[in-house]
Amino acid sequence: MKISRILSLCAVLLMLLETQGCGSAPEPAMLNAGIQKTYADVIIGFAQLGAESEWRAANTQSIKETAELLEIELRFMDAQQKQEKQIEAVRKLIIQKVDVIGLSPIVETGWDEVFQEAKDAGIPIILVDRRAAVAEDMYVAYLGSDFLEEGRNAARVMAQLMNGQAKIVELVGTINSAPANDRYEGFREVLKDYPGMEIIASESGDFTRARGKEVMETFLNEHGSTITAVYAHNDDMALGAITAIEEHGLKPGVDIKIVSVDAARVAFEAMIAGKLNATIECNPLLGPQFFELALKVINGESVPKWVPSEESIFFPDNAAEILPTRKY
Ligand code: GZL
Repeated sequence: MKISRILSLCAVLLMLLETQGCGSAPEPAMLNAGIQKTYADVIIGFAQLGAESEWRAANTQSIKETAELLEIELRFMDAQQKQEKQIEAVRKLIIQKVDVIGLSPIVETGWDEVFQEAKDAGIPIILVDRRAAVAEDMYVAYLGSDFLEEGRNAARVMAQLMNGQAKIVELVGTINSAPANDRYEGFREVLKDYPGMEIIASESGDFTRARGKEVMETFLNEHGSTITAVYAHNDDMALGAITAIEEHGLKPGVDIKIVSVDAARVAFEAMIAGKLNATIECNPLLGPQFFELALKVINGESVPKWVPSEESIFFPDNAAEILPTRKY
């Protein structure tokens, strides 16, 4: 019998012993000695939440382009911003017996059952972009941003921009999503240090330009020129607010200052036009890191529970110079 066959059988035997609680659990890498898989050997599933924003489009493009570049068999499904469709997509990927499932949970809760189904099927889950409120042993790693810090940075930037005095309206992201929850909390954490900064209204614009415009129109009708600043949880809602402010006869970026999150190209264009005052970067280009993580997980290598994205803060003064370098 070939040595590689013996090694494979040993690895399976060791794995069985480990799951039965017998013997000491060897290092994961040892379990896979001699059966290291390559990208050509695997099938990777991704249950994307939707196509609601510039950010999401760039995130999807990064995942698809990277799979094509690495010649990986990618099973990609779009849940059209509905959690029930995203759960259904995960179930389909389980039935297709993919090697790893990646997903950006549209909201934080409601994942216990389907994640348990994936675990029972022996298919590891990698959270990409958004976290889920599940036990840490229900997923193998989270690849994404520190949304709390993004919220804190937005408040720091706004406090400086407004000299510590502002009547703020807030356009919140998708209700119960990790980025909306944390950007909401992080912003307030820093605002405590600025008694002159007051949030006079806060409502969800669901991360879309259309809803952002509608909510901003409501704010303007209720509060008018009392509003001196807008905190938008993403650039798409900020752009909607810009249109609403202009239609209300005020100058966005001048009469009402605006700070948003994502740092998409559209935000740089708005800053160049003098209509947006800062954007906090949230990096969607997670494809390369996702597939690298997935292959490590498949090969039993240990991976960090959280792989944070590297991010910056951008302002109008050098937006024109930076815009050509932006990939999303
Ligand atoms: C954040 C991501 C958010 C973006 C929005 O990581 O989940 O969802 O900030 C997108 O633009 O809709």
